[in-house]
Amino acid sequence: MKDTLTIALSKGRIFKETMPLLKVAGIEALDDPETSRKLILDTNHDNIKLVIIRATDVPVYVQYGAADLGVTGKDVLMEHGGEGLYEMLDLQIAKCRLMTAGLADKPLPDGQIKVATKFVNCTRNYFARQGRQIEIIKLYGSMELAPIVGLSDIIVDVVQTGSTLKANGLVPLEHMADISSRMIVNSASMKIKHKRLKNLLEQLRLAVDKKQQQQ
Ligand code: PRT
Ligand code: MG
Repeated sequence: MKDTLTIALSKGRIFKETMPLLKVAGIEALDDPETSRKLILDTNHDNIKLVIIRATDVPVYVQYGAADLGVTGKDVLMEHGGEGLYEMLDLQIAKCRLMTAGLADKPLPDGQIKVATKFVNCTRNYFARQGRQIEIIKLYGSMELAPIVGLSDIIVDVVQTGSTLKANGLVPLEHMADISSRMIVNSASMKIKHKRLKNLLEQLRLAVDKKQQQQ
């Protein structure tokens, strides 16, 4: 709809950390996605809706204009490729690192390395840039298991505290990228709804700056 702004968010850490920023910009959800089964949440503005979707689906909704805006991890965004959308603002939330990790006392094989990951494109690009031969094994979760059962030599995953790696006998190896969540905007919406989006993005930028100063 022309005068409705739809914002795509995923449940969990992204929702929890985005809502305080949206609140500073005057936007509050009328439901909590952790307790409500609704996929479309109303806000305190009739013409602003939130859609609650899987984290990896956020750039897809925004690319096709099903949502005007979305909040997504840079990992997910790099994997998507960014077609049809603009990365407008680093919200400095849900910070982590994209890393390789492997078994603590197991040297890597000399030839081709087997890498298990859900970040297939990021992994391919990273190793190609270094001219290293790999075989990618695409998984959808619980990557930490792969080296333990011999499915792969290493994994590529996001790491925050590192305790999940440690609990599974893995150690972080290479730091591939610093990750935080970004506000993305559909490229057509950016033209059609320019004034409202620009205004909202400005307020969010102020909210991010204010929060950074307090930390
Ligand atoms: O969970 P689901 O399969 O629905 O999707 P998702 O995992 O993509 O979504 P979600 O909500 O878990 O993560 C959304 C975004 O948060 C990611 O795209 C990252 O940009 C960011 N983020 C920040 C993280 C983490 N920190 C993080 N720690 N995403 C995932 N993790 C995982 C990590 O891989 C490990 O399995 O959380 C676990 C705990 O991490 P440690 O290192 O603290 O033990
Ligand atoms: Mg998760």
